[in-house]
Amino acid sequence: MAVERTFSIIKPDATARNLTGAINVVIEQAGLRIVAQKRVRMTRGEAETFYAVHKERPFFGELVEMMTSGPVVVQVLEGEGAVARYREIMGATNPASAADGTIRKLYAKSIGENSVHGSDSVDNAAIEIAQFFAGNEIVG
Ligand code: RTP
Ligand code: MG
Repeated sequence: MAVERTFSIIKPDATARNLTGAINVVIEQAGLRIVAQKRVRMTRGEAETFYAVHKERPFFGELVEMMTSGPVVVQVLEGEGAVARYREIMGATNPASAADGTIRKLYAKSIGENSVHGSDSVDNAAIEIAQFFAGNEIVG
């Protein structure tokens, strides 16, 4: 399998509960390497751009509010099949349906406040990484 990079966000519900380290343990134990990481406050514009694919969905306003409600930790994760591997350890969008041991099963509060984001394809990962990181901030 190819070495890939994926983009991750530790969302405000998780940073508020001081779960950055606990989530990073799950990531690293799954064999993914954190090759870039920073804590930022997303602006409304950044959140709207980031989730533009969902702009017609009924939950879009709530989603933008949630993503701008507190600090987030943005990350680049690297490893074999990193995009699918991270989706696997994140678990289902709704924590009620997430498999045991996944980040969302362990830590998410609800379908809206679900603790983490992970890219859904290699192409989207590249777009999302470029929205938040300069090339020299990623150290593989
Ligand atoms: P993400 O993009 O954040 O990694 O999550 P995902 O692929 O598992 O889910 P997606 O369908 O892309 O939805 C993006 C985020 O929108 C919020 N959401 N709220 N209230 C709702 O019904 C609802 N549905 C989705 C979640 O925060 C979800 O992660
Ligand atoms: Mg998604």
